[in-house]
Amino acid sequence: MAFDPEIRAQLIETVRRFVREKCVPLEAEVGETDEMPQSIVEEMKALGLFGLAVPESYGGLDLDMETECLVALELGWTSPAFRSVAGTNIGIGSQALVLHGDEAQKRKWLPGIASGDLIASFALTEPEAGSDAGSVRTKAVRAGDHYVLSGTKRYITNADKADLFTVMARTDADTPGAKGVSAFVVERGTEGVSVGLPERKMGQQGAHICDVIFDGARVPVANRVGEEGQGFKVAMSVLDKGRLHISAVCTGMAERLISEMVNYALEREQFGKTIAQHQLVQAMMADSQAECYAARCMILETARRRDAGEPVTMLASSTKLFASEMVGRVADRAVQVFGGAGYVADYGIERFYRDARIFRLYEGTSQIQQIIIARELARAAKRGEV
Ligand code: COS
Repeated sequence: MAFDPEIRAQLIETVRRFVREKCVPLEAEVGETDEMPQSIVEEMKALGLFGLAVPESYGGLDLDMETECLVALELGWTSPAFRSVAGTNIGIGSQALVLHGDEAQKRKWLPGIASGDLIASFALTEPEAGSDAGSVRTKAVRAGDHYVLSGTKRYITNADKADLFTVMARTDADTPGAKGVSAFVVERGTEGVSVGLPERKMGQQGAHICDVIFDGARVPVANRVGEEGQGFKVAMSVLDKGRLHISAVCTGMAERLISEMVNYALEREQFGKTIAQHQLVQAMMADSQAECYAARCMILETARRRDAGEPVTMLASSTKLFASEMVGRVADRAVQVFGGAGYVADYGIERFYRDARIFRLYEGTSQIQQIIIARELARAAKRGEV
C-alpha cells in the first residue's frame, strides 16, 4: 500500500530542513575530525530515521520503498557520513531480520534498531571474499544448541558502534560457494567477538569501517536467520533493497553538487562574464542535470515496482550502476566548474569528490552490477521475456 501522500510530504520536508539546517553546517567539522557529533545522532533518533524501514508493529516508520528513497535523496544532500550513521539500521543491518527473521527475533531486536538504541551492522565481506560473496570462509560449526563462529569480516560499516551484527558464515564446510552459507545475528557482547580500529579512508570521514573478528564466538541456534544454507539468499535480498537506497543517496549528492556548481558559476566571472554564460561550462551543468534526473526517475520507478511486489534484482542493479557512476561524473564536473577552488578544501567540493568514490565499490562494485544485469537478462531471455 502506498504511503499517505500528506504524511510523506511532511516527513520529507522535516528531513530536508534537518539536513540543510543541522547537517550541512557541520560538514567541514565532521570531515576534519572523522567523528559524528552525538547531538546529530540524537536528533536522527528523534526523527525516527533509524527505523525508516522497520514495520510499525516493531516501532518503525514502515516506509514503502518509494518513500524511503525520497528520504534517502534528502539525506544525500549532505556529506554521506550523516546518512551512514543510521544507514545500516535503515538498510543492511536490519533488513535480514525484517525480511527473514522469525517473530521472536523481530521482537527481540527490531524495536531497539528502530529507535536507534541498538546499532545494527552487516558483516558479509571478508579479506578473501569481496565481490565473490559466496566464498565466505568464516565458519559456524554447530555444537548442540549453539554455533561456534570463527573468522574475520572486513570493512564493516558502523562496526565500532554496533551492538549487533548480521553475519554470513559457512555452516557446511563440504559445500563450497553460496549454498553452504547461513545468516546469524551476533550480539556485540558475545565472548569471542572483537572489533578492530576504524580504517583510515579516502572519504566519508565520520562514517567508520572496521574488521570484526570472531574467535570461537558461541551464538545460539535461535539467532540463525532463515534456514541453514539460505544465508547467501538472505544477503542478496538485503542487498537488492540496499542498492536502491544507495542509488538515492548518490542522486541526492548529485543534486547538491549541481546546486553548488550552478550557484558558483552564476557568481564567478572570467573573460568579462559569469562562467555560467560560457557554453562549455553550461554543457557540464546540463549533462549533470540530465543524468541526475535520469537516476531519480530510475530510482522511483524501481522503488514503485518493488512496492508492487515485483522482483527488482536487475532494476536495482541497473539503478545502482547508473547512479553511482553518474555521481562520480557529476562530482568530477563540479571540481572542474569550481576550477582551482574545487581542489581546495575550504570549498568542500573536493570532499564530495572523495566521498563519492566509494559508491562505485560498496554494496557491489559497478562490475558486479554489470554481471547481475547481464545474468538477469539471459534468464529473462530464456523465459522468452527479452
Ligand atoms: N535475491 C534472492 N536470491 C538470490 C539473489 C537475490 N538478489 N541473487 C542470487 N540469489 C540466489 C540465486 O538464485 C542462487 O540460488 P539457487 O542456487 O537456489 O538457484 C543463489 O542465490 C546463488 O546465486 P548465484 O549463483 O548468482 O551466486 P554467485 O556466487 O554466482 O554470485 C553475485 C552472485 C556476484 C551476484 C554475488 O556474489 C554478489 O552480489 N556479489 C557482490 C557482493 C556485494 O555486494 N558485496 C558488497 C559488500 S556488502 S555492503
